[in-house]
Amino acid sequence: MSDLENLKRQAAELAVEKVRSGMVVGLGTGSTAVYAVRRLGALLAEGGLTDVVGIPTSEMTAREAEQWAVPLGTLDDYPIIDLAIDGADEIDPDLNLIKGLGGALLREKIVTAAAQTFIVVADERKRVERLGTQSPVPVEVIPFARRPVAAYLASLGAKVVERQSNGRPFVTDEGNILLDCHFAALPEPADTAALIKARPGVVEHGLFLGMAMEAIIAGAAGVVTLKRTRSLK
Ligand code: A5P
Repeated sequence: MSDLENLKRQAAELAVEKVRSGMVVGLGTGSTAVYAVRRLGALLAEGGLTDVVGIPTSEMTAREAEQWAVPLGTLDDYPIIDLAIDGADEIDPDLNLIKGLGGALLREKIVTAAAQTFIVVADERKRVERLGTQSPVPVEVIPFARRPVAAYLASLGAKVVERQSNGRPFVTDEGNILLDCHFAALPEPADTAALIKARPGVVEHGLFLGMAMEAIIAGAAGVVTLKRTRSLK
């Protein structure tokens, strides 16, 4: 396993230490969150945990969880999640995030919003001083609204790029497209988030503001745990 994969694994596995038997756990999507799913599966298999139910944030994660025999449920059955564990593309000092480069931001945000606690796990490359410095803001859009919404997002100052997969528009688990919005700067992420969300045709965006309670970030020099001290909510 490469050093980077090891860092992702360390962060994800530390978050899984907070899972207790009987919990409903939000299972994130991406190359970091996958290690949490695998660790949960291993703990369930060896009896270190029992009666855990996972709520997957994507079809991909659901398949991974099935492979590791993590029992799955739905939000219909479990509308309140005890703990969600997920990765991120950017994490600022107040634990505001950009998520969605893995394409699952809508279900991720729904699961996170239903969670009593959300822990974000990442390697140190994801830490930024200001959101928007190394990642675009993905915006999930109903296909019917593609062009007017793209023009609207451009009017907010973004360079808008429709996400592609194998030469065709990327389609999310909910049947929508993603417009990746590259902003030169995001001085007021909450204002930008509100403006994006206000436009009909936009389903959700990848700005997760005031949602993460804790970040577990693994780096070459060790693991740091950050707790949110200030809320934008
Ligand atoms: C999935 O849609 C994303 O929000 C991921 O959580 C995010 O892209 C982090 O993924 P990695 O852990 O693969 O970097």
